Amino acid sequence: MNKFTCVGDIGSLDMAIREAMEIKKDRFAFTELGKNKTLLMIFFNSSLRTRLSTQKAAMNLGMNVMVLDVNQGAWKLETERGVIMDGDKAEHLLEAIPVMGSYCDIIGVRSFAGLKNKKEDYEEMVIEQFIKYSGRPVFSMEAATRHPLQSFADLITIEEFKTKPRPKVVMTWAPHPKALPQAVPNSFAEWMNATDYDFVITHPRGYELDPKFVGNAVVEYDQRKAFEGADFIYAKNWSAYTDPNYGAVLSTDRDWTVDSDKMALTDNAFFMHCLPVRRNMIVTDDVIESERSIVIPEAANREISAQVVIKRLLESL
Ligand code: AN0
Ligand code: CP
Repeated sequence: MNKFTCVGDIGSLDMAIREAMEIKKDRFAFTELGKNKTLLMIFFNSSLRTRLSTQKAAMNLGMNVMVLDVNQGAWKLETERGVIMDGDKAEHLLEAIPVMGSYCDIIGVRSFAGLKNKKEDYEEMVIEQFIKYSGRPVFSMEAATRHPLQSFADLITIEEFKTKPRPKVVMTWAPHPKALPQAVPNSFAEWMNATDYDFVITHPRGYELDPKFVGNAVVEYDQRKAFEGADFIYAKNWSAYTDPNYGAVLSTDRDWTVDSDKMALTDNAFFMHCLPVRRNMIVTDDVIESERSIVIPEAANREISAQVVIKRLLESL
């Protein structure tokens, strides 16, 4: 594996899950693999989990780690080619990328969607330029349209907690005051569609996702109906994808908040969210604090998904 941006890069999910479980049993079995190798993590956006779990995973593999917050202390980067650079951006990505590549062996990139230009976001301009010009294996730490380290950790978590071979997994939109990317729901859908689970998506009208990611999932506009018999509730907010509302917040209707009445419609489902989560917007205090909430083990599995990915990238060097 020499890049990791989507589910297709990981190959067999069964093998990936098996490798994850082995790593979980002994995180330090491969400390020689990363010796004298350097991971550079580049953040264009904030992070708590991705930053810590990915760094920890690399350290488990014996690597050295460098972290760059592009918007704090680095030169402001121009990302578009052909721009006359007479504004506030001192450096172009096209020089910065190969320079960064020269100091490391593997690069992780976080670069969210701008939510202004759908075409630009869905072309994944930033991470694709890293792949093209860095000369290094590159992995996504959430790019414009996908968050595969999160989805992989979500899959590992469902595998650990499921009590039937083919669980019903429901991804529900929930309200949030600010416009968020579609990366997490796109990516979760992409990974769920690669399993044989019963996968349902529920959201208000107007929040339809790119059909490429929805795939064969059932879309149910009635949230309560969608929750019936669910084994896992995966909550997430996203902004509108469809034109002319791309990137807009169409509703902050707290009728869509996940609460205990709705959870009572499920088959005693587990509650999942990638975090960070806004309480009493996305989910009520009692649901996220309940014993069926698995948001903490889900976040803990980010270390494991990152370690499988970085291990495979190291093996490709
Ligand atoms: C981001 C998002 O929705 O993509 C990161 C989630 C992992 N969330 C926020 O910006 C709140
Ligand atoms: N879930 C997730 O990626 O969290 P951070 O944004 O804190 O990294």
